[in-house]
Order: sequence, then C-alpha cells, then structure tokens
Amino acid sequence: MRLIGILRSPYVRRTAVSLNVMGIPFELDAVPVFDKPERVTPHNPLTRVPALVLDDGEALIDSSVILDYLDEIAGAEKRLVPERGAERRHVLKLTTVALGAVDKAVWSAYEYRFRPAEIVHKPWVRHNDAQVVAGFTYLDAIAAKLGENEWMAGTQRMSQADITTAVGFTFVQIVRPNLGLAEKAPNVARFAARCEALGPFKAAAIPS
Ligand SMILES: N[C@@H](CCC(=O)N[C@@H](CS)C(=O)NCC(=O)O)C(=O)O
Repeated sequence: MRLIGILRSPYVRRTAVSLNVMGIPFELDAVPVFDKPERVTPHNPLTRVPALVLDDGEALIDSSVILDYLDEIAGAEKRLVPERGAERRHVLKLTTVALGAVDKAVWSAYEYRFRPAEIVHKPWVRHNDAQVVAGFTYLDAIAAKLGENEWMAGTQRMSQADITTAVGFTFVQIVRPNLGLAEKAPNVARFAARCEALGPFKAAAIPS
C-alpha cells in the first residue's frame, strides 16, 4: 500500500506511525499537496492528504477513515482503537480531543500561510489557539497521572489516543511555537518525548 502525503502533516504522520506500530509495510509517497495537487486529486476529489492507495488501486481518504480500515485488517491483537465498549469510547474521546486541537492549530497556521499579513484576522487566530491550548490542557491532566509504562487511555498497550496526542503535540510545537505549549502542557510534553523516542515514531520522523 502507498501512503500519499508528507510527514509534516499530522494527519499523514499519525497514519504512518500507526502503520509502523501495527507492523504493516507501506510505501510513503511524500507528495506536498499544495505544490503538487495534480498528484493527489486522482485519489481524492477534495485534493487533501493523507490518501492510502491499496494494492488493488482502491484509494482511502481521511486519516480517521484510513485508521478505521487499518484497525479492521490488523485484527484484535494489533488494532489501535478497541473494538467496543467503554475502552473504545475512551480511546476515541481522547483521540478526538487531540485531533480537534490539531485541526485548530492547522486553522491558525493556515490563517498566516494563506492570507496576506494585513488581513490576518487576529481574533479568529486567538479563538483557534485557545482551543488548541484547551485541548492539550485537558490531555495534560491525564498525562500528569501516567506512570512510566502507562498509556493515555489506560489501555494495556499503545492506542490511537497516544499516537494522535504525541504526533499532535509535536506538530503544534512546530506550527504554533508562540503558544508555549510545552510549558502549558508539560506532562503531554514529557509523554510526547517518550513516544517520539520509540521506533515507530522515529521511522516516521518529520524531515528537517
Ligand atoms: N480530516 C482530514 C484532514 C486532512 C487535511 O486537512 N490535510 C491537509 C494537510 S495537513 C491538506 O490536505 N490540506 C489541503 C487542503 O485542505 O486544501 C484527515 O484527518 O485526513
């Protein structure tokens, strides 16, 4: 299978890390979507990444949908969101908080990337940034209670909540450094550093 998109995208990266954690081999096709939209559109009418092209040519789009498929093929031992029950709901809730905070960091970052400086709407940026900080503050209270080998949602092994939290934190540090997120969410910072030191994260490191 071929994963289209660059690892600087948190959506692409959480998919790549998940594939590594599950031990599913894939080829990374590092297409920068804004520079080469023509490479993405044939696989996704929205021209967004990630897209995952399966060996038979079928293309899956949107990281959450792709991850849902990967959980299905990985089986019970390797899936990253538990199949049912309270544990599933808890993993999905924490994942959604982390992903929502990432979305909001993207919105703030795009405001600067795509608008001429003189029409950047600061109140809107502040609104999004506040949601980024709120999301990671919520996650920080959970990370504060974690022992050295424990995971965010209390699962026996790493879950999607851990991957999206760590990948999201690393991404926000890059695109919104002014937020001082490491100081505001020091426990998530520590947790993300622990995750980033693991093989599946290092194998999907953001190129400098
Ligand atoms: N909800 C989507 C978000 C994907 C997304 O926004 N990707 C960005 C790259 S970080 C993109 O393709 N942006 C191009 C655009 O929206 O025009 C997912 O989880 O995959």
